[in-house]
Amino acid sequence: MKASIILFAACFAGLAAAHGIVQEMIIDGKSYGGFQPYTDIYQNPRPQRIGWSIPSNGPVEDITSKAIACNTDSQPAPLTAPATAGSEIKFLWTQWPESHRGPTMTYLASCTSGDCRKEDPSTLNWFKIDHAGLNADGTWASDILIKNNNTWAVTIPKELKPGPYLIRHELLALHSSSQTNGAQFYPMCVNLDIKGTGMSVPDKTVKFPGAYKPDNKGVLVNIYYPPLKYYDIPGPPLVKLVSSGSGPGNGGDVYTEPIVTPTPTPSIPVVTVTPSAVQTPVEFPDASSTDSPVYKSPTEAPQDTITPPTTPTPTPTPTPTPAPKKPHSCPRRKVKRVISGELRRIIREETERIIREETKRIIMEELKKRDSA
Ligand SMILES: [Cu+2]
Repeated sequence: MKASIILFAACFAGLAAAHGIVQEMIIDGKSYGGFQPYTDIYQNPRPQRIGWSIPSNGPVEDITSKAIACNTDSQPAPLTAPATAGSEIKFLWTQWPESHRGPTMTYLASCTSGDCRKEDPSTLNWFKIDHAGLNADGTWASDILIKNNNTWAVTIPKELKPGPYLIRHELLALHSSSQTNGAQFYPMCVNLDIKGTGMSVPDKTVKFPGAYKPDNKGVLVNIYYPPLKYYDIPGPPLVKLVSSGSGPGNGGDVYTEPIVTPTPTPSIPVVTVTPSAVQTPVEFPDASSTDSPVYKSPTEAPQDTITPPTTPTPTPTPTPTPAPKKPHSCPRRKVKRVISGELRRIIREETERIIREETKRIIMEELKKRDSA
């Protein structure tokens, strides 16, 4: 028992240590370093970045807080990267743990003040230009990211009206998302100056916080059992760009749930953004389709499927079927049996905190040593 607890602790420590950040971006063929939470703030002079600050490699779990926009207490980046509409932006993450399965989402927001550094990301009008979740073969966007050297590429819509934009790229880890606020979001924002000849603006936008709700099907979800047939990627569908002349102006209407497919005005040319070439096509119904998705969240599923028995036989207690074995080094199932949900959460958070603080301490020491040398 003792040994197994140590094994579990080591397992969690491994997970925590393996969180990731975007360490590099390729924009218009040029490489930019990402904001480094464990070194940038200790350097003098401080490295100048295009990416807004992030406090750590840890996740945002309260999606109703401002932190969901560009990460916790995110500060504006001093630099801006020029980017051509229609070109690709590559986000190179540090090593991403296989256990942190989930989707990726990328958004843009026009900096209407003309200077993204002056914006409050939680007030901007965001629209989704790229997302990927569960593939037909059971792999996740995160698996594809890992396979591609921890890299995700998105394409800036060619027709987009040029100007200053914030791009918000994120991964979402679903390994603990069967508990409320257990989904782990890893958002980051970057200043862009988009060049081009496009004339289009988004038809609908969302706010952060606001775009995600703690009980969204893609946020409060058990990805282990029963096996998911369909995964509802959080947030709005991919943006539809409309000509800025006939559209409702910069920012467009606010996207609202539930998803009602609006009848598009025939006179407005509509451009649907196609997902970037890197990802494999998802063969599940589109989130905006009117057909209800096959998947139902665990809480609502039983009521719909159980038919009352005709003879008054006692209702059998459902025996928990063991989940299919996952090719993972951590004995997750065992963890679940041995340690209750709450305790597990505390251990995880404590381990992550200790590792973060320890890393900071080591770096501080190193820098002090360097200074005095
Ligand atoms: Cu993690």
